[in-house]
Amino acid sequence: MLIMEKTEVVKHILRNTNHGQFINASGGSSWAPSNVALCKYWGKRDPELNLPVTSSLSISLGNKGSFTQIKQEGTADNYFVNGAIIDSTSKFAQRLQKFLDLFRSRGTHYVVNIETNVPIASGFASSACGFAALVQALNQLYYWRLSKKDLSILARLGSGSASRSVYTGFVEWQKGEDYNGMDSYAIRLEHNWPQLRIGTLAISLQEKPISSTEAMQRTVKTSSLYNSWPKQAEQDLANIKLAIARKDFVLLGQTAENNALAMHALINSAQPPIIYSLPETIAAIVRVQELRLANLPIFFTQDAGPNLQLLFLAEHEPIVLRAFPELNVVLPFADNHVEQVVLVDKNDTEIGTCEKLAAHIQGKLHRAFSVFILRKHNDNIEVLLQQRSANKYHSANLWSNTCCGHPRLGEEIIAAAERRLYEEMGLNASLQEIEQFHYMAKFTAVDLIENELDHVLIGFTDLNDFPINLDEVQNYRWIDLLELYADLQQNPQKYTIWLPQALNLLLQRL
Ligand code: 2P0
Repeated sequence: MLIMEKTEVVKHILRNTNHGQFINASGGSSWAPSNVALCKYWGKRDPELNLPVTSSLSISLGNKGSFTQIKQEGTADNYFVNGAIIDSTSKFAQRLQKFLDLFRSRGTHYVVNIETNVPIASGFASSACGFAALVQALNQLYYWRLSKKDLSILARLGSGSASRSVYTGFVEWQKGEDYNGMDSYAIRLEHNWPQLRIGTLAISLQEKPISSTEAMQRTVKTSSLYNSWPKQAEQDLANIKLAIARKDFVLLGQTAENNALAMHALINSAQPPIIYSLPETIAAIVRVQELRLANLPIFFTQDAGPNLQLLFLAEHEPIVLRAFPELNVVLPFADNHVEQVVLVDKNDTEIGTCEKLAAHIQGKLHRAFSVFILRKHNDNIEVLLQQRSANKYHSANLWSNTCCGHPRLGEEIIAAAERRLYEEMGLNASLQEIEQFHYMAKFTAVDLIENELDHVLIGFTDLNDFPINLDEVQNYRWIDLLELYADLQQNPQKYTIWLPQALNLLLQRL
C-alpha cells in the first residue's frame, strides 16, 4: 500500500502558492464554526491523513466556534486560549505545535490567539472549529489564496471533522478513494433550513477520558460490529440528504438519532469497551423519547462524549426549553447577530450570548435599552409614547416609552438604540445615555421572564408624524411627563411593566 505523509500533502497543496515568501506583518485571522455530524465520521482508512472509512454529513453550530489569530514572531511558539497562555507541555499545545510544524520554515515561531465559546475536548468538537479557523488564518498570514477545497484538506490533516468546519450550514465530507486524500474534502450542501434548531445539552464539560482519535482506532480494530458500520453510514447519509432536500424533519431527526446510537453501539463494543454516556446522558435520552411519545418531534445526536445535541424546529422551541431549561439553543441558518442577546453580569460585563427567546424563557440577565424621545411644549416636557403592536411576543398592546430593544453582539448601546428607534418609529435622532437599571419581571400569560440590565437613553425631536413599523408599533402619542406619571399611578394596566422604573430614572435626571 502506498503511504503518504502529511508533509507531502501540504507540499502538494501549497505547490502554487509561493509559501513563506510573503508574510502578512499584521498576521492572519479567521473564524470557523463548530459542527455536529448528523451522519458520523467514525473510523479511518488512513490514520496519518485522517482519511475516513465513510462519508459524513454535519450541520454548523451557529455562533459556536473559534476565532483564531496567528502571527509569525518570537523565539518560541506561544498559544493562548481565551486570553490564558497554554502550557507548552500540554497535549493541546503539542498537537498544535506538531500541526504548525507542517507550515513553518526552520527557526520560525508563531503566536496563536484562540477565542472560543466551545468547550475543549468534551465532545463539542473544539478541534473541528479550531483547525478550520487555524488553516484559514494561515491562508491569510501567508497569502496562499487557497480554495475552500484545499483548506478543507489541510484542516482534515489537523482533525477529520475540521474538514467540515470550513463551511457553514449542511456540509458533506466526501470520503474519497485516493491514497493521498486529494479527493477527501468537504462540500457545502446548498440547502438552508432556517426553522431548524439545535440545542446543546451540556451534561459534563470535563475532559473526556479517551480522545475520539484513540476511541476511533480502538473501535475499528476491536469492535465485532464495525463491519456493519460502512453500510449503515451510507444508508443514513442518503436518508439525511433526502430529508434535507424534502425538509422532512422526522426523517432527518430519526436518521441522525439512529446513526448516533449505532456509533455508540460500536464504541461500546470495542475491547476494552468505551462508554461515553453518563447516567445524566441516559436520563436526557429517555426524556427525549418521552417527549416524542407525547407527539413532540424532537431527536438527539451524541458525539464522542456525554453531551447531547437536541434537534427540533423553531415552532417547538418554547416547549423544548421548558423540558430542558439549561439548553443552549443554536440557530444554524439564522443571522446570529440579529437573533442573539448579550448576556451580562450585574456590572454589565459581557459574559456571553444567548438566543433571544431562550434568554427570555430561561430568565438570563441580558443587556437591553429603553429610549425616551422628548420635546418641549409650552414650557413643559413631553415624551413620545408608543403602543406596542398586537403581535409582540410580550406586553402586546401596552403603552410604553418610545422604543426598547437589545443590542447585538459587539454593537454599541447608543448605535443599537438609534438603529432600533429608526426601525420601529421611523425616527432618526441622536441619543445619549443617562442611566441604567436592573429589572426583572415574569410575564405569566406567555411564561416569559424579563431579566434585563436596561440602559436608559434620551433624545429630542421636533417632528410630529412618524412612519411607524406596524409589525412593532400600532400607535403613538405625545404626553406631558407629569401627566404620564400620574396616569401610571391610576391606570398601571395600560402600560408596560418596566415603564415606571425607567420613567422614575428619567424624572430624577431632568
Ligand atoms: C464526527 N466525531 O463526525 C465524529 C462523530 C465525534 C463523533 O469527528 O482523529 O476530532 O482528529 O480525525 O475529528 C471527532 O473526531 O477526530 C469526530 P480526528 P475528530 O463529528
